Amino acid sequence: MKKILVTGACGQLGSELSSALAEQYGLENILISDISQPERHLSKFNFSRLDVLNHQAVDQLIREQKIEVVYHLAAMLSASGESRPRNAWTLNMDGLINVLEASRDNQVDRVFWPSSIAAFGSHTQSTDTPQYTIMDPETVYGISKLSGELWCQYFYDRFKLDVRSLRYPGLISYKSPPGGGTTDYAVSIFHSAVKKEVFECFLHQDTKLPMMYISDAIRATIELMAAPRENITVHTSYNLSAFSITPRELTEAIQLHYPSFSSIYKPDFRDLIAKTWPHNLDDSSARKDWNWRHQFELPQVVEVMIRNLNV
Ligand code: AKB
Repeated sequence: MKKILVTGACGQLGSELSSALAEQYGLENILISDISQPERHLSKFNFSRLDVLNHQAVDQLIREQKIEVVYHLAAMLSASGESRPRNAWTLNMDGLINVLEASRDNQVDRVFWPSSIAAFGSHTQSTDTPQYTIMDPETVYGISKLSGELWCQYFYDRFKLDVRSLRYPGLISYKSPPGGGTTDYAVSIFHSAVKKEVFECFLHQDTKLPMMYISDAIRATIELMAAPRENITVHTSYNLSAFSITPRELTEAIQLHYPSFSSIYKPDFRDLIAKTWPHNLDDSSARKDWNWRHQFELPQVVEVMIRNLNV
């Protein structure tokens, strides 16, 4: 069994991915790390506090723990990144390069790194966004994702490091609180709904974004990482798609469960960010190369979110 390191394990994706990896590969084979202490639900894991900006610490952890697979998730998201652009750039870029170098130098087998729909921009074709197209991101987060994709490809081409990546859409989940993303309205809205509050949405009611339920995102990640090396043809990052929604459509879907629920719309800078991102993506490369299929459509996501937040 391979020894797996997850960085940024306390975040929305990290906490659920760590649990899924533990189920699949055994708890004893997973080492989780983060800059902050893990919450109680992650206390069963072996944990090592790690600042991914400390090159030596990253290298030492990978070497001493004999890590063979790394899921490098530590990053700052789009909305938070805009309030601290320089910090976001440093964390997202230097953190990635530290992990890539330490993985190369310690013969790590495989690295996963998340990219995002944020790597696209306002000149990108916004419907059925192709795998290869114009990319002109306008947030520092998006710039770091596009640059990170190219670094991943560079390490693959130059050093034969097996780095794999997905361009995640907005992820909807109930286990962790929203973490500074533009798509996070689609998580917060459920918290308001179950508390019987009116939801104040920071996006315009008709701003359409691609979304995905967390279980699909986790399965995609694990399936991509398990695919035979020769099947992987995209060494920047794969487009990944499930369904697309506007805040108004999501409100209406929730109203099927809570008829008196309502949202009011106060678009702010996050709406401007969202408007530069695709409405939906062509993920045929992922479907062809490693057989990607999403399972959760909007009605199931609404059902599962409400059921779990209501306990
Ligand atoms: C964000 O909104 O910043 C993230 C993303 C789309 O990468 N959820």
